[in-house]
Amino acid sequence: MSAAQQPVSTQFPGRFPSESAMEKQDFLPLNGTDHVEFYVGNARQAAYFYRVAFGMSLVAYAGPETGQHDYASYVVQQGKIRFVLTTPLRSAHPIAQHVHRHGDAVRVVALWVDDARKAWQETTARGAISFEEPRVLADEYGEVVLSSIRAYGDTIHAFVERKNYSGPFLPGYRAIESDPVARPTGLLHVDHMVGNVGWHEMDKWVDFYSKVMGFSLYQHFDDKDISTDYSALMSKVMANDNGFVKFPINEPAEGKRKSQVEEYLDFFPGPGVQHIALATNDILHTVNRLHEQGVEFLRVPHTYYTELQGRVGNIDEPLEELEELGILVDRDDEGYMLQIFTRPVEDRPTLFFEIIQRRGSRSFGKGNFKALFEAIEREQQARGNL
Ligand code: TYF
Ligand code: FE
Repeated sequence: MSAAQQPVSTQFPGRFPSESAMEKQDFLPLNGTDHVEFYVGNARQAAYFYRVAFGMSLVAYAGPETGQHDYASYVVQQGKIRFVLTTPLRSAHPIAQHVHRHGDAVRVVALWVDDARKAWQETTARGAISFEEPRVLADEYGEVVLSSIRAYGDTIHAFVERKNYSGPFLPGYRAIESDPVARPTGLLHVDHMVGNVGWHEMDKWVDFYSKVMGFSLYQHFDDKDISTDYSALMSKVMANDNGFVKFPINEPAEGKRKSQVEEYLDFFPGPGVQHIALATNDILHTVNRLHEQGVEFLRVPHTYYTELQGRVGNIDEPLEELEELGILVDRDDEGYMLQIFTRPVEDRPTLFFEIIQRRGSRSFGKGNFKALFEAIEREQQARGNL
């Protein structure tokens, strides 16, 4: 390897980084998504849905039996995906207000860090509004440091430091050794989590993720990419330094009729998490299982598949199987990706899931936007909201 090809760190061993390298140093190193916490009306039943339909295993529990008398939390996991379903036990509890306002909804997007104190200090010093100062939780499994800041709407970003902890989730939780109810579907990790923000708030939240969290713009879609005849939106994907955490942000745009983002903002109400994309390395298997277990997906018309080969070229998966399941495909210069979207998992037209398999591509499915958004609009129409 010639000197010019070598990475900077080995090219000048032991030398102090240049000022520009210092500026670029990641002040918020993230190991990935730690967990997603939902506030719900009945955590026991919500957990059952994620176990039986999505195939997650119950791994930990906290509630009155473990000395937690204000709320109950069920932790379900599959691969590295960890959801926490939390419900208040009395209506006076603040969690009950969140449920009253938003229904079952994502409250906390928790990020895994090596230093939760530093994460809080660096972000609040850059203008983040603190939600909880760093605090230490401890039990017989060790200790966890937690801190958190406010994000869009009522959403919180927590920082979880668990390097001195070996328990099932967080101190105070009881481990559940095995889950005979879980029906695994091959889901592996969170690929990205999308936030819907209010009218003209895109720049504010792009600034938040870049200045306060040190993320950078990863991809950008404007109304020309994504407006259909009716609804319209803008979308920018923000990603952290190592790319493990990707947060697309959607803003409604003026279209012929009501934007899908506007429908969300009306019903949620306000800004919040719109969809969570879960990765698999066998989307045919995963979507087959999810479908059998009652998860409902959006459908695109037959013509999508007659045009597919011409649009994306050769792919390993049989077209008939993709069409049968309703899986979408997109290609970029690095490879291709497969994706499919569930119908909203709430009665409110709010949160939905995406199942995604990347085969080289880092795309978010731009080539599918038209077909996908038309499918979403058919649902909007069926709900009387278009
Ligand atoms: O995360 C994304 O960007 C893709 C596309 O309302 C997308 O999954 C964007 C907006 C939307 C639904 C899907
Ligand atoms: Fe997505």
